[in-house]
Amino acid sequence: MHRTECYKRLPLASAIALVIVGTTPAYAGLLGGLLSGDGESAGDGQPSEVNGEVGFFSEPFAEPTIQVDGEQIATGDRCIMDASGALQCKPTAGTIAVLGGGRFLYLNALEGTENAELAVIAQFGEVSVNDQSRVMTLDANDQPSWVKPLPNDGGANPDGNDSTTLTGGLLDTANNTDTNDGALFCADVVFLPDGRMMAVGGTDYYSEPGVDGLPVGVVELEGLKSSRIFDPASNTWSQSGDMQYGRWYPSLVSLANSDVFVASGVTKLLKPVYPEDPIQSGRNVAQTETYDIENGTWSNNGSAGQRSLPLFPRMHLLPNGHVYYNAGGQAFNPFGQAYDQALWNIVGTYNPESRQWTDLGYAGLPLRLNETGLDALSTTLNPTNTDPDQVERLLGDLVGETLDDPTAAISQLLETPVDDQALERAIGSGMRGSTFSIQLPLRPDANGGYHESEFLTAGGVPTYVAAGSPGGYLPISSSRIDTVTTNGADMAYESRLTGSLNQPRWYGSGVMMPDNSVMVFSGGTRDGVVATGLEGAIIQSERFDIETETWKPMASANRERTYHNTAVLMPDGRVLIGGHSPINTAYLSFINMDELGFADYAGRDPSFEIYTPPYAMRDDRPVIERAPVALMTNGGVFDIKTDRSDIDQVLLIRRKATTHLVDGDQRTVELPIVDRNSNKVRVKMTGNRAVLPEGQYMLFISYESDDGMRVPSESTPVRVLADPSATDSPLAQQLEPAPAEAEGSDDGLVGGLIGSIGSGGSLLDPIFDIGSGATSAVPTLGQLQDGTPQLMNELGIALEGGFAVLGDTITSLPGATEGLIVDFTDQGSGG
Ligand SMILES: [Cu+2]
Repeated sequence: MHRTECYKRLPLASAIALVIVGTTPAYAGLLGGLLSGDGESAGDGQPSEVNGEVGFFSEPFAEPTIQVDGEQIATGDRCIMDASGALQCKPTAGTIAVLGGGRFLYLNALEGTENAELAVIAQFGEVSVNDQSRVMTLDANDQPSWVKPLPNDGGANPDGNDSTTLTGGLLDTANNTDTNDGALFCADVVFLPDGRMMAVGGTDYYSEPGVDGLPVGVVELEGLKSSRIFDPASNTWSQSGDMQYGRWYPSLVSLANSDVFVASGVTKLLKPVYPEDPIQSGRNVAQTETYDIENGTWSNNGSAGQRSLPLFPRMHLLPNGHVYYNAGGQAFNPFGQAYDQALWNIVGTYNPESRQWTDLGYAGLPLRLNETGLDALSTTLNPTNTDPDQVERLLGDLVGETLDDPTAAISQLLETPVDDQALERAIGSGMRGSTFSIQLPLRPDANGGYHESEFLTAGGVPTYVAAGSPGGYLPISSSRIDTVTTNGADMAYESRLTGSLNQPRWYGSGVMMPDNSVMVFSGGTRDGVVATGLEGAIIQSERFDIETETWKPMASANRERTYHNTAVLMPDGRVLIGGHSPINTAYLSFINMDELGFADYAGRDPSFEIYTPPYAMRDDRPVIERAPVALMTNGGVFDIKTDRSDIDQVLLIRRKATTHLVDGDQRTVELPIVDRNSNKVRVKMTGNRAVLPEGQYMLFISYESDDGMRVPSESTPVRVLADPSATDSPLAQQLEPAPAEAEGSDDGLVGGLIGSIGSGGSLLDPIFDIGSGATSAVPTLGQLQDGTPQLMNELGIALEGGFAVLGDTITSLPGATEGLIVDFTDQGSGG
C-alpha cells in the first residue's frame, strides 16, 4: 500500500498513533499551525471573484491583537504563547448577535482547547477557560474595530459553580478552579425587547473522575443555570435570575408577551447520571421554564410543560402564540444520546397559556424506514459499529472521496435496489441534526391575518430512530418545508420536499434574505462532531429561491468554517460570516490535516468575511427616505416614503442573535400595503404580538425589476413595541369565517390541507388528512402527560406504532422499495 493511500484511508488511526507515540511532526505541525502567520488581518485573504450572478466575499479580517501576560500584542497569528507556556488565542464568533449601528457582539467557543496537548477528553476539564466576548464595530467603510465587554467572560459564577458531581468532591475537580465555571460556550442567546441580549446556560468544566493537581481526568461539561444580560449601551454584562435546571445547549424563544421560554439542554453532557433524580438520568432536561421579563426570574412550567427534545432544539413562535418544535437539533454524537430520543422525531407545539404540549405529527413525510432498512443504515453509518466488514466499508467511505451522492452511496452500501426518490424522502424525514431552521416570510392573508407559518430545513444529518445515536454521520442534501397552519388553538401540520441542496451539507448557517431567498453558508461534508477533523469544508454558498423552491450554487468564501460557524444578515442586506471552532482532531489535540483535503484544523478561526449578494451590487436599489423608528402592534397603519413608485413588498426582519444554527426568534414578516400615493406606501401593522414580538427589527422594502430580480433596499431600524391598551391574546386572533381554500370539507382549515404530498400518485405519496383519524399520516400519540410512566409509555407507543404499521404496509409497497420503506397511511388497520 502506498504511504499516501495509508494516510488517506486511516487518518484517524494515524492521528491517534502519532499522538500516542508523541512523534514530533504532528505536534510541531500543531504548534506551527497555531503560531504561524495565518494572516487573518485585513489584506491576506484571497478576494473571491466578483460576479454579478453569485455575489462575492470580502477579504477576511480579524482582531489585530492578543492580550498576553497583561499586554496587548499586535499579531497576524491566531495564538501567542504566554510566559507559562499556554496559548492565548483570538476568539472566534461561535455565537453572534446583530446590535445595530454597525455593531456585533460575539462569543468565543471552546476556549482553551488549544492547550490540550494529548487528548481534549482527558484534559479539557483542566485546560478550558471561560470564553471571551467581543463587540466589533464596522464603520461606513467596513473598517472594523473591537471592544472588550466588561466582564469579558460574562461574569457568571466568579466563586465557582455549584456542580452536580457524582462523587461530591472526592473524585472530581469541580471545585479546584474558578476560571472555567462560567463559560459562555453552550449558552443560547436571545434579544430582550429593549435591545439588550440575554445568554442562558453555559458550561462548567471539570474532571470526573479526576484528582486535584493531576492534569488529566475524564472531562465533564455541566450546563449552567445562569442567565446573564449584555447591555449594548454600556458594553457590560450583568447577572439575571438562575434557572431551576442547569442546561448545556438549551434553546430560547421569546413569547408573545415578551417573556422568554427555554427548553432542553443537558445538565451533565458526558455522564448524565443523577442518583437523586433517576428519571432525569440518560436524557436531556425535559422540564421547560419561562423567564419573567418584568422580574428577571425563571419558573418551571410544570409537568405538562415537559418534553423530550434534542440539544439546541429548533423552535419558533407561531402566530397563535404557541412555540413550535421543528424536529431539528444538534446531533451531538457520540454523547448526545437519550433513551427517549425517538420522541425527537415528533413535531409539536407548546402553549404558554395552558403550559401544555400538543403533538402535530411525525416530522417530514409520513414515511419511515422499516426495521431492516433502519438497521442496515444505522449500523452501517454508526461510527461505533464494530462489525469489521461494515467498518471497512464505512472507512472506505469516510476517508475516500467526498460523497457527492449519499443516496447512491447508501444504496450501494445496502446492496439493495432502492428507489432514489423514496430513499431521499425517507432519509429526509424525522429529526435533522445540525440543520438550520429558517422561518420563511410570514405573509398576511386577504384580511391581514397571519395563519400559515413555513419553516425551511436543509442538509444536516438524518436521525435513525432505533440507532444508538441521535444522528447519522453523512449529511444529506434534502431540503424540506414544514408548514403549520394555525387558527386559534386549531393547528395542522404538513411537510413537503423542495429541490435539494447541490451538495450534502453538515452545519450550514442559513440566513433569510430580504429578497425572498434563503442563503446557506459554510459547514462540512461530514459530521465534524462524530469524527472531528475528518470533515471536508464547504466554502461555496447556496441560494434558495422561495418561488421556485430550488437551490442554486453561489459564491465561495475564502475561509473554511465547519463547527461553530455563524452567518447573520447585516442591516444593509449583506451577510457577515464568521466562526469556526472545531473540536480537537479525533478528540485529541489539534492536528491540521487540511493538506489531505480535510477542513482547516489549525485551531479556531477568528476572522470574518462579508458576503455581498447580487442585489447589493446594483445601483437601482430602492431607498427608504422616511419611515417610523418605532411601531406598535396595534393594527394601525403607517407610511414609508421612498424614491420609487413600484414598491410591492415591505418586510420586518428581526435582528439575529444566534449560536449553533439556532435563532428561536428569527422571523421575517411581510406587512400588507393597503394604499399607495406616488412614492409613498401605506402599510398596515399587525395587532398580534405573536406575529411581531417586541424587539429590534430591520425594515426592508423591495420591488421586482424588469429583469425579474427582486431588489431590496438597505434597512432602517425599527423598534416594535407592544400596545399597552391591546388586550387580545394571540389565541383570540381567529381566521375570518369561511376560508377560501376549503375544498369539500366543512372543517375548512383542515379541509384545505387534504391533498397529495409530492407530485406523483404512488403509494409513497400518501393522502394526508390530519383531521381524520382513520387516514392520519402520523401515529396518534396524544400529549405528553405527567410523570414517568406516561413518558415511558409515550416512547413505547411511538415505537410500537411505527413497527405495527410497517408490518401491514410492507407487502403493499412497490417492489423496488420493498423491505426498506414503509408509510403510515394504513395506520387504521394496524395489528
Ligand atoms: Cu457546540
